[in-house]
Amino acid sequence: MKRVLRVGAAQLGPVAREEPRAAVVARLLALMKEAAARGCRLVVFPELALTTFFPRWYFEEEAELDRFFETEMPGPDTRPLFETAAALGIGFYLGYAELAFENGRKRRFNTSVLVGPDGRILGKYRKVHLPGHAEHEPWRPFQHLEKRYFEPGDLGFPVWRAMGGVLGMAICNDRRWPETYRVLALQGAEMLLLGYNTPLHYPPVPQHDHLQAFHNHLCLQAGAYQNGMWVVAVAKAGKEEGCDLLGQSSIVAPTGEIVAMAGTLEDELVVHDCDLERTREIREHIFDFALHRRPDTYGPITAMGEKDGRG
Ligand code: ING
Repeated sequence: MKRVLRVGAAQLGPVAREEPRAAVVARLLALMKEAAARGCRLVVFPELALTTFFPRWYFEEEAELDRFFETEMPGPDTRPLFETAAALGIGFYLGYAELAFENGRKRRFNTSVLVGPDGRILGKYRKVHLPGHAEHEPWRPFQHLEKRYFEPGDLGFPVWRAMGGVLGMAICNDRRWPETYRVLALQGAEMLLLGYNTPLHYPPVPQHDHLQAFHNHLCLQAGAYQNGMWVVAVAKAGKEEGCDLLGQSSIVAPTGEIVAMAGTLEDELVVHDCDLERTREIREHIFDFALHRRPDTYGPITAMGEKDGRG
């Protein structure tokens, strides 16, 4: 018996620094409408989908930085996404920069929301693994200041029952960490949704630049297979403000097979019928956690301030 969720991975090409939110939302709406027309019940957009990847720059002025953040979701510019989703009966994942006022202070997160086919927010995730650096490093051809502009996510890795399955969310660098997939799988996640902005050039280790596409798929395929889950990974792609971003948005099956992938570096929808029942071939056999897992031997994985294994 199949339990199919038809998903659309909605890759975005470059978003210019001065591109107005409304113009970006128009691009997202076009992809959402195409997804609905092709029978999708869920469409996944990239990380920080509403703006250019602004952590590539060092900002002195807080006001300059605030321009890239959303203080409400939905807000005036993004409400059409929620209204159209409800009208078309399609859910979506949206990555954006969240500016929240909590406990009397300003807090900034790299965030994603899961929105149901009725246009209501089902859940929110805040990026746990923040890559890059916190101080201006002028030696770099471009910055990667996520540790400066965002706080580490404080919501953990929740899962939600929606669209006939159990869904989890992650963001970009999270996909490189095996813990992301395992924590979600242990809660029953059958599909992981994530967006990414991945520069081809990694200034601290340039000899890995030619491996970016390989490392992207390596992480997604391993995570999917070792946890018996579908993974939908969606890029902001192309040459964005002079910085080359990886494309190859992909839908990966619980077997680890890439079953669909983008072929351009532009706005492109990739669709696949994901049979959520296929998670069972993995989770009831090779990775039957109850039968085979040995958490009694895994202590160092969650030890706080753990050694980095370099002696
Ligand atoms: N971007 C990158 C990512 O994890 C990066 C950072 C690039 C890490 C290349 C390692 C190698 O895909 C974000 N936004 O996390």
